[in-house]
Amino acid sequence: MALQKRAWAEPFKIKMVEPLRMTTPPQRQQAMEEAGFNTFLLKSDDVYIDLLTDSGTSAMSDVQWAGMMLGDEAYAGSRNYYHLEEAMQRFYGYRYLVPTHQGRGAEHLLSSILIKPGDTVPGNMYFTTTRAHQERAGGTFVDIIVDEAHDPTDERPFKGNVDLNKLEALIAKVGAKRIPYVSVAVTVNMAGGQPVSMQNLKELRALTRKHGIRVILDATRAVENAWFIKQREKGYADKPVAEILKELCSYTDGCTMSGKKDLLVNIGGFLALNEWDVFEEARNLVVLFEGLHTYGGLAGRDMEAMARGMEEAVQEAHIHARIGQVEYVGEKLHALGVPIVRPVGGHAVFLDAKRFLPHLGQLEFPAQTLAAELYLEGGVRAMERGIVSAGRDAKTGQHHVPKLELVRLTFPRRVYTQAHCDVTVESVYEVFQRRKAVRGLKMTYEPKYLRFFQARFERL
Ligand code: PM9
Repeated sequence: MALQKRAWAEPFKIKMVEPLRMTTPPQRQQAMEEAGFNTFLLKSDDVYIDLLTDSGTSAMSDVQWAGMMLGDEAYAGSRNYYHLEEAMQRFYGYRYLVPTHQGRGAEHLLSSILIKPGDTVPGNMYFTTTRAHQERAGGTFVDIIVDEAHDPTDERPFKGNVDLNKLEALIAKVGAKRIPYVSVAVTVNMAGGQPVSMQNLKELRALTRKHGIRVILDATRAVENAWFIKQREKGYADKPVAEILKELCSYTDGCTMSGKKDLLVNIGGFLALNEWDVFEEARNLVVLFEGLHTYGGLAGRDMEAMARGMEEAVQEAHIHARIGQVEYVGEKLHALGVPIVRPVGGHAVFLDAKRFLPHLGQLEFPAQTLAAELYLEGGVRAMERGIVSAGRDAKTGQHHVPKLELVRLTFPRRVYTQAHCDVTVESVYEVFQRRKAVRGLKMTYEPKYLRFFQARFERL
């Protein structure tokens, strides 16, 4: 038998371990009922393999932990802030930095400063916290992603792209003055971790420049996007990921960042800008909500770990292994006939709950149901990314009904082994085999904001 090369093998070894608790089916049944069939409400101690999110759940390196010991915890002017500023300028290329406690802190500042009531904010598919802050500031989000992003079976390589015709039509309709910025996420989380091409960003820059509209990047997983550009876009195969990342940012005017993803830290984020005026307002506002402008809600040690994480994030061997692991799980499930979003995205494998549980209507919450079943089966925790996450229309109060009804198996970076991946695949497949017997859910409690975090359900 020919040996198969493990091309994505991890470029690290494990120095410290954290024991996991294995549970029995009756224990999981009880835990899931107590959690109201919402995986966010499970206790982490009751979870075996935690694929809820890749946010703040990655393993830091020895170099990052060493950096934690070099935290300068001065109230003002911490040396770690200056290190972070220098690293952000080097890797992302923006001029000004405002640290925040995490991504939504940056979204809050940006939305409060740039959005006026009645404005329209176009974006390549909504993200939960991003849209919530845009709406809270009085804006209306309009989706301008390419149509194929809504089709889980479409195999095109850049399903995160902005549809420039949709954007032009929107500008013609509402006027450039009512569009404070275009919000571009790379990769697109809710579309399945799908990337945006460099060509698309260049064209977006040209169009927005013509109309005097800013482009603000959600750079949360921009390194992963850069990796896909390297793999899939002509002319980039031989360029370092770090170079691709910087070019990608150069077509935008600033970014919001959740450092909890690409940057390999457990907490932290920032807002980065090129415009002095906007920066000045952000630097002023941050002291109200996050903390002084040289720490923004973070300890010095957190900023140090994030600066060091930036260097590690763009290492080719790291990003290759990170995305290779996700692809490994996705390809295994695909080979077993389990319906997933294709192509496999950067940070997660997304199960297509509509095709997995076709007997359930969308108001029976198929993705919520499937996430609960997966936990019951193998103690694997995933996240709903369908009608529950989409929430309600801020004006009409009706459910947003997204075309995509997905369950996200999200991989923390540098945390789980290939055996954990295999157990995950086996658990999904067990549920797939008994899928016809699965009953849906009804919602029994619905909070006002970002309901997916705290909503409760009962079995129908
Ligand atoms: N993303 C995720 O699990 C964590 C919270 S939502 C369930 O995917 C993007 C693209 C994100 C993101 C968070 C944020 C907010 C902004 N943009 O969580 O506030 O994926 O650091 O970042 C989560 P923070």
